[in-house]
Amino acid sequence: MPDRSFLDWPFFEQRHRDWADKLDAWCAQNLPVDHSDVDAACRDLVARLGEAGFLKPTALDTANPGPLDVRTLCLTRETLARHDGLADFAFAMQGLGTGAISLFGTPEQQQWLDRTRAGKAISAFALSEPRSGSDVANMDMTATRDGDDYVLSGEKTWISNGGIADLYTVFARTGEAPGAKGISAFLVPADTPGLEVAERLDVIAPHPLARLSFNDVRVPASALIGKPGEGFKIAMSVLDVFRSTVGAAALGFARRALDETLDRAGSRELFGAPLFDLQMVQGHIADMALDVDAAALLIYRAAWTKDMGAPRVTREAAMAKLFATDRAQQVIDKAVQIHGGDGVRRGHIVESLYREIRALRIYEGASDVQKVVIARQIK
Ligand code: COS
Repeated sequence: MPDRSFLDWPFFEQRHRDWADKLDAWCAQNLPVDHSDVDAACRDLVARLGEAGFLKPTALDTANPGPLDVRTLCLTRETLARHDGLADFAFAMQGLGTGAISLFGTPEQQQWLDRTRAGKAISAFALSEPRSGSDVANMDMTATRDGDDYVLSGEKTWISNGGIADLYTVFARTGEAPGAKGISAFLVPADTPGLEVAERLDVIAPHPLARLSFNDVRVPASALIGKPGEGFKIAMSVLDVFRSTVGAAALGFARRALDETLDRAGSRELFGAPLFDLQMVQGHIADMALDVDAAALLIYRAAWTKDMGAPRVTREAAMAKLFATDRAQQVIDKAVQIHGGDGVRRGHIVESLYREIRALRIYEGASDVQKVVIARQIK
């Protein structure tokens, strides 16, 4: 039985507890899904999560505008990840892909949000490039003004939902200044001529992922999100909201690993007694529980701080993401060890957690970059 005591922490309001309970019950009925065709599974998950109302927190409610509720985003990712990593992915990308539109979009651009929140359109965030992943300001892709249009040329890679998205938030160099101050953000519908999937990327925990090429993709100037030259700050502001949610997904994976380990240690006999009775195993379990609680505290501190109106939570979000993803890796590794051979057997839940967690220490700012961000913030 998963530990739910953290829901009593003062970071949460009753509506958060009710939401977590409702979502957990839905997950128990509907997850996990079959992952053999990840495109089909993600389309289906977006549609079903949308129909059930669980995508609503991912973007601005145009009928009732207000800030994104980061605690709800984190609770949702944590809960979904505990049940099925692909469901967490489907939810998370609806938020990351539309974050710039929620925070900086025009009312016309924000009309997309009614569809993404209902699960009727899929979104993607196109920032990374073959030559610039961690070093965002070094991007090559250009957007050149041509009359009333911009023309986008270049490549994006590691784009989650690449190939199945209906809309992309794309960052490109518009050249107002060198480096970070010469980048702008654009809303590009997937059917815009010249936007092509150059390559589908297969990874150890498969999900829709692609390298995209933009061959003179022409969009109207109204596709610009925010002001010209503000793209870097827009990207960073979106990451400020969503980075702690990556930590929350890691926390969900870690909680599941701990639950599986407790079941295993209680039911498996070794040397005539339950595995749990071995002090060495108790030591591992204590470390796992400590990491889970410490990660949860950092994540919900970051989420609560943002929800209380802090303009930037760069430091808190970076700490939450760094700690939760790194420690979840350790927690899951211990779970594999305690499961013995079963832990590395393809199809076992602990084996899939071991594959699922790894990318979280890389995407949305690698662990190493989070350390740079934290050091600069506390200087
Ligand atoms: N919110 C708002 N503004 C921000 C910001 C944030 N979180 N972070 C930086 N900025 C602003 C800075 O204040 C600076 O503006 P001013 O000069 O007016 O003060 C500007 O943006 C440039 O910032 P900085 O000098 O820190 O830029 P760098 O190129 O040195 O940035 C890091 C380096 C590592 C912080 C950045 O490139 C980064 O976060 N990389 C990771 C990228 C990532 O997460 N990729 C994953 C993509 S999604 S899978």
